[in-house]
This record gives sequence, C-alpha cells and structure tokens, in this order.
Amino acid sequence: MHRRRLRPAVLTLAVIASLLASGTVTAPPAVAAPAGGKKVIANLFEWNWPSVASECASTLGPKGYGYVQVSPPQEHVRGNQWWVAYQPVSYRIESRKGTRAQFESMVDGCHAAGVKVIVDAVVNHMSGQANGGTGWAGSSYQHHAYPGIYQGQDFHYCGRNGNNDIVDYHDRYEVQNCELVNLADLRTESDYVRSRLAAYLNDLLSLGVDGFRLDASKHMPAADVAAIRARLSRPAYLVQEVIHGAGEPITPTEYTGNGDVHEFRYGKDLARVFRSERLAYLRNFGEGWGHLPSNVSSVFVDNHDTQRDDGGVLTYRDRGIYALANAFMLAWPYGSPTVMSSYTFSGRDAGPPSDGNNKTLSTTCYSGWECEHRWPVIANMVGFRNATEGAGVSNWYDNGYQHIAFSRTGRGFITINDEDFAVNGRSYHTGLPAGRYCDVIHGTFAGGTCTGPVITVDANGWFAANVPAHDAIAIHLSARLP
Ligand code: ARE
Ligand code: CA
Repeated sequence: MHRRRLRPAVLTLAVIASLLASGTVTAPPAVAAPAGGKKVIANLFEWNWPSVASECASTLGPKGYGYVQVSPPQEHVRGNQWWVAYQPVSYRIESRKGTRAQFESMVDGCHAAGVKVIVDAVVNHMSGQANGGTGWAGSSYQHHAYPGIYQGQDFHYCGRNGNNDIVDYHDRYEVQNCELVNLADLRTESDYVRSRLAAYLNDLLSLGVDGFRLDASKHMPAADVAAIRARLSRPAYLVQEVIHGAGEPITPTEYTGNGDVHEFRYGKDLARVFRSERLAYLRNFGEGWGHLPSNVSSVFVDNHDTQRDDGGVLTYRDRGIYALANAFMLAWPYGSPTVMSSYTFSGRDAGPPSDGNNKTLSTTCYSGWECEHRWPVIANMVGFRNATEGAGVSNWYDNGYQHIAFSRTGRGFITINDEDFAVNGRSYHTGLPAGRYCDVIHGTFAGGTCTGPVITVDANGWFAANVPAHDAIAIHLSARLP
C-alpha cells in the first residue's frame, strides 16, 4: 500500500511563491447562495474595520474575491481572548475591532471595491460570565440580564446536568435548550427574542451588510432560524454553522431550506487525502463523499475553530501543502469556498495582536498575521475560480496516487503533483483554445503579462511541462497572453 512519506523540509516553488508575496409570504426570500460571478469569500478573522476596508480596496477587490466575512461586530465581554467576540452583551456596533462609524465606512469601502460583506452573527446566546460585568462599550450585564435588551424570562434554563450546560450532543433537546459552554441560551422560540434578533440583523442590513454567518445554528431549531430570517428587511445571504457530528440527531440537512450550511466534513476529508491517502480519490469529492448538495454547501480548508481545535485539518502551518489544498478547493466546482485568513497564534485562546486595552491593532501581513488570502497561489486561484464559474469537469487524469489533473471545460486546467518526485516530460490535454497562458500557480497575470512561466497550449489543446514535487500548474482563459 502506498503510504505517505515524511515531507522534505525544502520549499517547493508553490511555497516560495506563497511566501513571496424558508421564509413566509410577507418576507423577501433570502438569497440561497452567494450571487453574481464572484463567489469566493475571504474570512478576515479578527481584523479591525479600518484594516478590512483597506484590504478590500488593495487586495480583495483586485484579486476577485466576491465577499469578505468579518468577525462579530457587536459589543462583547472584556478580555483579550479572541472568543470574547462570541459573548455578546449588547447589539451596539462597538467592539475591539472598531466603532459603528468605522464599521459603516468599512462596508462602504468594500462595496466601492466590488466586495460584499458577510457578518458573523451571534444569535443563539449572550455571555457566559457567571458573575456578569461591564462590556467593551460600557454596558453592564449579568449572565441572564442585559438591561434594555433581555431579562431572565428571555433565556432557557434546561435544568440538565446540574448547571444547564450541554453535555450530550446525542440529545436534540439538550443541544437546543441547554447552554453551549455556559453561554446564556436565548429563547429563540419567543416572539420577543426573535424580534430583538431581527432588529440587530436589520440594523446591520441598514448599514449595507450583505449576508450573515449564523453562529451556533445547530443550537437553534431550523424553524427558529427560518422565523428570524422571515423578519429580515431585505434578502441576505445566509450560511449556517451546523457541524456534522457522527450519530447526532441534528443534521446539517435540516437547515438547507434556510440557506447555505458549512460543510465541516470537507476540510477534514481533504486534509486526510493530502496527509495519508491519495489525491486520486478526489475525483468525486463533495457529494460523492456524502457531503451536502453543492448548491447549499459552504466549504473551507480550515476555519477559526478547526485550526485550533481539530488537529486533523490543514492550516497555514502546513505552508505549501495548505496552498495546494486551497488551490484544489478553488479549482474544484463544489460548494461556495471560503479562504481563511488568520493571525499567528500559539495558544488556543490567544487573541489577535492588540494594544494594552485589548483593542485590535491594524493588520500587518506576514508579521503577526498570516494573510493566507494574499498568498500568491491562493489569491491567483480566486481568478481561476471566477474564470471557470459554471464550467464542468472534464479530462480528469490521475496516476492512481498523488498526481491529478482536470479541466474546467473550455475555461481552465490544473494539474497538482503531490508526489515526492517531479513528474517530467508529460503532456496534458486541456481542451482549451490554443494560446499562451500564464501559469497562475507560479506567476501573476496583470496588464497582459505574466510574472511567471508561460504555458503554450497547441492547436489540439495539449501542452507539455514538468511539474515539480508538491507543486502544481494552473491556467485559465482570463490569464491568457495577447
Ligand atoms: C469560552 C471558554 C469556555 C467558557 C465560555 C463562557 O472557552 O470555557 O465556558 O467562554 O465563558 C468560541 C470558543 C469558546 C468560547 C466561546 C465563547 O470556541 O471556547 O468559550 O466562543 O466565548 C460546538 C458548537 C459550535 C461551536 C463549537 C465551538 O456546535 O456552534 O462548539 N462553534 C461556534 C463558534 C465558536 C464559538 C461559539 C460557537 C460560541 O465558531 O468559535 O465558541 O459562540 C462536536 C459537535 C459540535 C461541537 C463540537 C465542539 O463536534 O458536533 O456541534 O461544536 O463537538 O464541542
Ligand atoms: Ca439554543
């Protein structure tokens, strides 16, 4: 059996390139999937608002990202851990990441750059502080009391496990009516709570926001999510966080009527393929592997939780192989892809680079921040995704192990060689029009020129090239030389 080897410490070209650089009749329907030609989401995890704004203008727009996903913008508990953002104390848009005015100008700036904005919305719960306190913006609160917003009657007290906490994920009632890690669980079945949550989301829509990632969706019945959605003042993209858990009664499929759902199996399976199985198995990746239907599936190599809590997934720490896994995700027509962008961390709870008051500092790429979305391989493959949107897969090739290739019919072609050896002297059938194309894995196409190798496709749609170990070649119609 073909087992994977220890990876050599040498940098492949890819690494070097990386381093260089269901509603009601009264409500409008929510948009079921990111709309328009540009669908790739960049998740600028924990970035402050001014930095998001400048990144939209400098990078996300020009590179073809369609959306930016931002971390929760509402007032949160105090502290320096990243996860304070997931403990709301009020719905004021005032956080360590910036003020309401900064948030609004970020949304406007991103829109001006052609980038839509998705907000991570924490709606299942409030804080988890046993003794209460004062929030980031000065609001005082108790675990089950948020003056002017929620009182004791607005929360669940499931009465299980001695402390109202969720223990058994195999118990549907417990998962939706008890507390996720002690976080005060809102009675999302109540009319008042629904109207308050919708008011928060509608406030964000009034600031121009285009969509929401609904945090902890599994912990709210799908019907509650639908009821909140039905109160939105205009259509918004929705993606629900429902982690597939083996044998659990609550499944991602229950939520697909509301909008997209994160497919957590995708990143785990992709990591296993790259680490210990065969790229050849990717031939039917996605639905063929039991994942959600493509049109409602939101996929990522890693997210902010899995990069910390799931040793199995690939992360920025995997460097070149991480870039190749993202290149595959962006080339393969399954789901709506999100590119993760991280800050560098060693401890699980460590917050982003911040000042002495825990205010998040502006992003400095490659110093404290990983900026995976800027890695040339990943950023250039966003252009590949856009150029090949809607095209099927053809010309699949694999060597039975770690070397694969496929066309996005008539629009693009990629070959990934994750063998420990170079594959030399081969020709590849692309089916693309004859011409000279920029290899976007090793070069950036701009102003009609390519900063890297040029691939010549002949009149029959073939090209010849060598592919180094742990490397790739990708070409597409929008990066064709004149
Ligand atoms: C922190 C402390 C806790 C403390 C709490 C309250 O770590 O010890 O009790 O504060 O004071 C994030 C962090 C948590 C943090 C929380 C609040 O990860 O550490 O708690 O913020 O600040 C389940 C849920 C899923 C959830 C994951 C983490 O189903 O929704 O757990 N993911 C989202 C976010 C997280 C966030 C929250 C929800 C809370 O993406 O970043 O938590 O807003 C199986 C099940 C899964 C389950 C998983 C882990 O796989 O199938 O459903 O995921 O186990 O338990
Ligand atoms: Ca709940």
